[in-house]
Amino acid sequence: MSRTRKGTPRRDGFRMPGEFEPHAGTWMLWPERPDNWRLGAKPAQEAFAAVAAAIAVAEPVTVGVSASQWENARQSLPEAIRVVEVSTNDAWVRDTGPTFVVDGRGRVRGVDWAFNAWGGLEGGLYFPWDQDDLVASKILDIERIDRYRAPFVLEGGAIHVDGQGTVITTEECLLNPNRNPGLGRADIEKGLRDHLGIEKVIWLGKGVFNDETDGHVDNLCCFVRPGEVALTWCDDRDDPQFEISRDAWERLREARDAGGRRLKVHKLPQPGPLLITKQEAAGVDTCEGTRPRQAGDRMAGSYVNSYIANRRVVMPLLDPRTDARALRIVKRLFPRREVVGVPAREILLGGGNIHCITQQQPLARGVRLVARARPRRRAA
Ligand code: KQY
Repeated sequence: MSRTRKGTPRRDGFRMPGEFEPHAGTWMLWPERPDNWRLGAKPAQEAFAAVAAAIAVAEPVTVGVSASQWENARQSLPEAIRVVEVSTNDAWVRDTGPTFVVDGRGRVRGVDWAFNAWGGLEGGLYFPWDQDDLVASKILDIERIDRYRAPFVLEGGAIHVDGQGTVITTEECLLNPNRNPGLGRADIEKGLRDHLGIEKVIWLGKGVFNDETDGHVDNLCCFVRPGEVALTWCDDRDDPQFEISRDAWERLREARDAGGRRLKVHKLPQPGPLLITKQEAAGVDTCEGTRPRQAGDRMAGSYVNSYIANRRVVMPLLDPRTDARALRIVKRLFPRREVVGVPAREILLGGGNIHCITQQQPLARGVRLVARARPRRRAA
């Protein structure tokens, strides 16, 4: 069983590593709720299976699945992928899973943030969310990794770190009263310092236009390595994304990271605008308490919502007009990794993308795996 630790990761010498640091593996969850995923989640399951298979080429993947979907998921996923039974309310492990932290002695622990389905009863996306709030504990228990329960609401998609003391996040999400109404900017910064082991918070303003998470940074901007970020970009002045990206660009250009460096900002073209079709909306069940899907609604598509695995980057394919250009840029940003595109519209229809459905578990480094040789007996 995993132990729940008192205190904070920072006090114990732990930090969240950058996603580009070595992984022991990736966690995912299996989509099934028909009020979020169209056609009983069949098209989404196919897309999730393709993402899992693309990552499994590079590192071990585990998929958590409900009891009723276990056989179906097992059949749909490559043999190399471990399938374990985990009850959830939905399949966004970036937000419901643990944020893993490491220390200089090769130890790994997990932060279990409080979860309220992206806003609780004030604009949250579904009710109830009790099983989702247990996902981090369950994963840490399976892995026998010690846990810190953070005393505030946060989703993993709301933060990106450089692993060297800097976090980027958005005001739209982390200062939203539907997450932590009693906490101000300084309190949130302290919570981030204590639980991620960081020194510097870079605040962006809004997230991607119409992002139902209230502007998660992982859809807008991510670290590709320390000192360099990718930012979703829009050149059309009449598009609401134009101002959002320009404001983020200015803040990033003015910012200094924890090491005092200026950031290099790489622009990634925005796909779309991508709208939900009538047919797609009609495939989603209506359910009281779940945010409805309507034909014509604009989706928050972004290539930034990619996943950096060991030796590989898995990027969503969203729009034939921009996919090839985005792939070229991402390949340039990761010259030592293979970049693969996976069709991801079905994931976007559920409200997020590849980064939102994955959670990296860092490699415990410096751990001696081989039993120490016994000291030789002195010859008599
Ligand atoms: O993008 C995410 N990190 C989660 C999106 C949740 C959408 C629920 N419908």
